Amino acid sequence: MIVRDPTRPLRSTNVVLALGANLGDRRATLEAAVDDLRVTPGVIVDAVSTLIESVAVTLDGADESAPAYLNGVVLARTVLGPRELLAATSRIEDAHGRIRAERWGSRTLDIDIITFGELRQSDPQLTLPHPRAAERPFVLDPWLELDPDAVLPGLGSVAALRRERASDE
Ligand code: PH2
Ligand code: MG
Ligand code: MG
Repeated sequence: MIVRDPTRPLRSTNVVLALGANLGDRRATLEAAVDDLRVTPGVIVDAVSTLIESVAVTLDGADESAPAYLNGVVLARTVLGPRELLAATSRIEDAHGRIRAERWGSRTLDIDIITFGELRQSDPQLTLPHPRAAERPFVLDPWLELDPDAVLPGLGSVAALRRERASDE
């Protein structure tokens, strides 16, 4: 039998989560979701960004007529695997009334895994890093607030990505 030395911490992975909401009491939902993450076994929340307002991006582009989003980023550590973390974030979304209707449709809560350590995978259930993170100021800006030296695995400096993005805005 293998007995884990209880004095040795389990290896944990640094993760970046992006939260968004554009229906209901957005701030209350996002704050409750962060509380839910804090009490998720195997997850330690290290930092929570300011929540920022952003125009809804839909499949047809920015939509000023759709309810605006409140977005934020959470830095955390986890001993869960990527799929287990995805299951945990999906449960939190469900607990806050998330209905999976149209793609990029309005929602009470969205929690996306942006990075999972250095992991790069194209699993259709969970592509890592998040395939659209680099194009989304509402992800990059709160992330940079918490970590100015942030790096998107495979794509490089988040600050540099943000500058590229700014030049075509
Ligand atoms: N999330 C989406 C689609 N569009 N737009 C904004 N502003 N913020 C989001 O978090 C967002 C979005 C799908 O996850
Ligand atoms: Mg999303
Ligand atoms: Mg999502």
